[in-house]
Amino acid sequence: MAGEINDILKSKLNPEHYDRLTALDNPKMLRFVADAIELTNPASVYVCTDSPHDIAYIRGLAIKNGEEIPLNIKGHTCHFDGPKDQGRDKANTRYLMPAGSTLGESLNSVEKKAGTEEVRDLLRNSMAGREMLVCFWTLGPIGSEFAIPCIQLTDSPYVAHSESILYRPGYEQFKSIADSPDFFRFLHSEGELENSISKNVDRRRVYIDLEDEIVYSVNTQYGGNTIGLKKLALRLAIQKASRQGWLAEHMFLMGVHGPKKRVTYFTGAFPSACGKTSTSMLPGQSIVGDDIAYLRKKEGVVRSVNVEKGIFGIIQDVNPKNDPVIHKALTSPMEVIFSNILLDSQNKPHWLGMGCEIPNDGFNFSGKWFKGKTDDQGKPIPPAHKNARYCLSIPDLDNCDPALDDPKGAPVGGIVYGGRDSSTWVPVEQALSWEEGIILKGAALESETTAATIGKEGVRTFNLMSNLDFVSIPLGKYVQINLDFAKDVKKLPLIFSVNYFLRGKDGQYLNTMADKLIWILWAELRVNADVDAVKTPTGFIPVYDDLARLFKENLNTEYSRDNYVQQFTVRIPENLAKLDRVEKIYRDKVPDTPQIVFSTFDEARKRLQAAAGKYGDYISPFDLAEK
Ligand code: OXD
Ligand code: MN
Repeated sequence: MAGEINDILKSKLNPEHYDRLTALDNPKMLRFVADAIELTNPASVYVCTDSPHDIAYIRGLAIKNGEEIPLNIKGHTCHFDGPKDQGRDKANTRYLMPAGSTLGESLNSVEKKAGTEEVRDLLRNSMAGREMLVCFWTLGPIGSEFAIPCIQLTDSPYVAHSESILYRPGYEQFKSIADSPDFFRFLHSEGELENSISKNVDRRRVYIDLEDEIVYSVNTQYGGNTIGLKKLALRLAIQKASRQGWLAEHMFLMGVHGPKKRVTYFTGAFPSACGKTSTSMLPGQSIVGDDIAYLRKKEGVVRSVNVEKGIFGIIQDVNPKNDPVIHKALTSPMEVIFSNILLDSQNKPHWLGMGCEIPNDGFNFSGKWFKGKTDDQGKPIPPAHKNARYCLSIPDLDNCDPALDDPKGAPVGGIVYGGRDSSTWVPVEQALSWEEGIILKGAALESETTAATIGKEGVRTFNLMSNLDFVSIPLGKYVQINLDFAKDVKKLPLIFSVNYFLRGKDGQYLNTMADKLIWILWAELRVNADVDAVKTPTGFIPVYDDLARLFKENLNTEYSRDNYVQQFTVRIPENLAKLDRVEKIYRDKVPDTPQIVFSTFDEARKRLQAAAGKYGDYISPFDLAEK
């Protein structure tokens, strides 16, 4: 076998690259690469080390083969995905499950043998005529207990280039694991290309083998389907974490800056395109990560790291007013990959909500674009896609938090769950306890769908911990693991919900984008026991005077009593309807739901009904504050 592996490697790797690979001397890794070479049949293989020379080679290749276009600002490039490859393909993302085992009907899976054959068939010869890139990256800070080594094989330099921005290097780290079999493997091929775009998106597949910790992805380029270490690794990590007693979450990690230079770390889970990145980038605060966090307990303290070191963020409504820090980064010389924006004739990127006029023509994901252009169904094609992205490194940002590379991770003071909810949750609320936080906030999270996934937008969907798309264990077990995480913790993080999308009777949003700063600052004060709160049937909400002060001090705005009443009124019928909706999902679809979920829903329902009996269906926070 070893002889055969060597022969395969030698047939495609020149001596320099053969030496680079075999210097790692990891039999499982070498077998994986040889097998992928045999399967996908690349013309050549390039093994990337951590050296700047190799990263520059990848970047150059992306430009040379047309996957990226250099822009006018130094370090900026632009990439386009095909018109039908603009988001995560949930329907064709499946877990490969050994015959007889299941993850429950809420998670998409396929029998392992048949599924593996299907995806391997699609990968057969898929790299013919192209170069395979062999890249090593690390999830989490290097040398830390959180770190997971990874290998990515891809024929897309755009994918490898994005990973070099988003992840810590892994070649040297891989040396240190010697012959350990403990690492994640990703094999991606964009498949046949037409004008640098994956042609066969109808045969797009993302298949996740949880047992062998391999993910296959084919006939797609969109980062959410192809960048192995992002959502593909998250699915593997959730499974691994569940075996080892830690958590892998779809969460930002940020430093919230309280009085007297105090910094309190928060993690926050929001479904895609619901304010997660912009919260982690709030003015005056510092970012550790915007998307994926691992959480572990160390000597009774919950600590967390950002798995990544970069941001693959949505570039809608990024303007100097809403997102000054990102806007500055996107207009300064530094390494940035834009995707699916509009390029004008001067090669300048434009995106939706950038705060200035968008040109009437240019080049976008549909090719040459002009105002009024329609798609094959007659629908107008927007100048830039709503899920257009930017990719940049966090250390390049002014607000990078020093905890980013701390191998111990940052101590977590608070956890925030937020969704796109027009009708039910108040803008910010602290859960009454850890259990209530996990069950009534995290496990009951719903959100209206967005452009980050393919499909209809604006549909209210259940999305527990904002992690439903990525959970790779039965959902009841996942909830239980979150509940159990509290064990042996000396000071539990407080759990909050936030809702930036609440609307009034007239259908208008009740808050501006800037207000979210206030909710996060209030949560920081709660974690440090600096302010009192009003107890409602659904949790603890801010006292009016504290908000009025925070608005004045931080946004220089007057926060009226009327605003407070509109925003923090407890909406009993909406909350009851939500409990019914979510409970039905657990009863119908999640056979392993822990009993405590149902008893907690019952208690919440009783509290809501009792309050309605006393105060009516819509309860002003002032009525409760007086008690
Ligand atoms: C992302 C997503 O790209 O969740 O972060 O879709
Ligand atoms: Mn995400």
